[in-house]
Amino acid sequence: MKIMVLGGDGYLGWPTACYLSKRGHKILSIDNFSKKQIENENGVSSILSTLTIQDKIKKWNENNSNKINFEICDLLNHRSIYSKLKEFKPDAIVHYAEQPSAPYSMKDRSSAYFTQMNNVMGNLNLLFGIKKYCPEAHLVKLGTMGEYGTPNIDIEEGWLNVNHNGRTDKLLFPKKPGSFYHLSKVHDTNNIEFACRLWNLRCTDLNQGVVYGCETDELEEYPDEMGVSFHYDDIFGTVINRFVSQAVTNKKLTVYGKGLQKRAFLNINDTLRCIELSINNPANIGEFRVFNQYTETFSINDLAEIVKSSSKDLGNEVEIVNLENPRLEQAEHYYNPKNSGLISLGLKPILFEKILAKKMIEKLEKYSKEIDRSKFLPSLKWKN
Ligand code: USQ
Repeated sequence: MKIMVLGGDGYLGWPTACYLSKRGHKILSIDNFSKKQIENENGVSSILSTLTIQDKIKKWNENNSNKINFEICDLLNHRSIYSKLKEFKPDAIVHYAEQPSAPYSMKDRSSAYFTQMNNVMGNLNLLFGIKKYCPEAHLVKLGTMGEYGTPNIDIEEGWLNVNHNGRTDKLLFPKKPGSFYHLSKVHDTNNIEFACRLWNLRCTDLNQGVVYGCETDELEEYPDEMGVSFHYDDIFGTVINRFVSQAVTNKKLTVYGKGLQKRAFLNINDTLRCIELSINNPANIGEFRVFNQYTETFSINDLAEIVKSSSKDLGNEVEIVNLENPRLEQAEHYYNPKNSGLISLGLKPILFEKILAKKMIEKLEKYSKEIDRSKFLPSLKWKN
């Protein structure tokens, strides 16, 4: 297939391009480096994957017969994305090209504005471009489990059958997101569902949980400088990646609040497999299909305990510290999201357990001197 990967320089975009290229697909990867700009503005960077995307792709193409193409393109520039869609005529489009940090979106007015403008308007330009140049292309859009928040009812996969005053309908599942970033994904969901109804576009919206991991099978054989990017800071570092980084440096795991909040998680290799399963089993014309893309749920305390005891097995004592929660989240809550869609397509979940935690710890130990401990404490608060 001809597949466009939007956000091809990111934590998930780069490994996705490699994964799909390895399986024989023709890949056009695009990015506008907006994440790099936020990194520079906030003085944070990835410790792995330090080469430029151009150099990573050059090295990849030297070693693989199926080449990846890369072009700079900003979804906010509709002419730019239109021309790519017109020339490449993709069969599938994997859309990661959004500002991905919840804490960044809560920093101040301009960060919230940038997050929603960039994500919602970029996605809207994309929808108009698909309608105009490749209406049969399958849009595989990355949404997030955080769109649902933590409601006191079971979380279905995107839709809810409602019986109200004796009448029934199938409606989008009600959303209760917890940041301006998560809200931007809710707005995307509404726009895409409308575009599917209006123009008969086809989309799979993947409501993804928190991703963790520092390597993928395709990139393992390459040096870390061209591997998966890895953030441990409070802006782009996700919680498991941060805990492992903390375990190999200052030995204090920063649990926010009481640590009883529960979230959905998946390994980065499972993200790639879910993308592939979605592409190989496309949504029908006019269908807005939603999968909850995660494999396990944990409380933050559960995660901290796994990292702590894995470190202990490796001869390292680490401490769990409870910080005042910088976010607005329910401290204790019911959490029962469904995830049968991707499992029924054949996903075999990778589980986060000690063996995997230890592998991450061993890899990151090599970088302990390069990890800046001052980036561990939460600098951005929800109620500024
Ligand atoms: N947390 C801590 N300690 C830390 C960092 C986080 O206890 O040092 C807690 C947070 O309070 C939160 C949970 O861990 O309850 C998850 O936080 P996170 O920073 O790992 O993830 P989040 O901000 O929700 O966002 C990340 C990605 C985002 C993606 C989302 C999936 O940055 O792009 O959409 O995970 S989800 O959370 O399912 O919406």
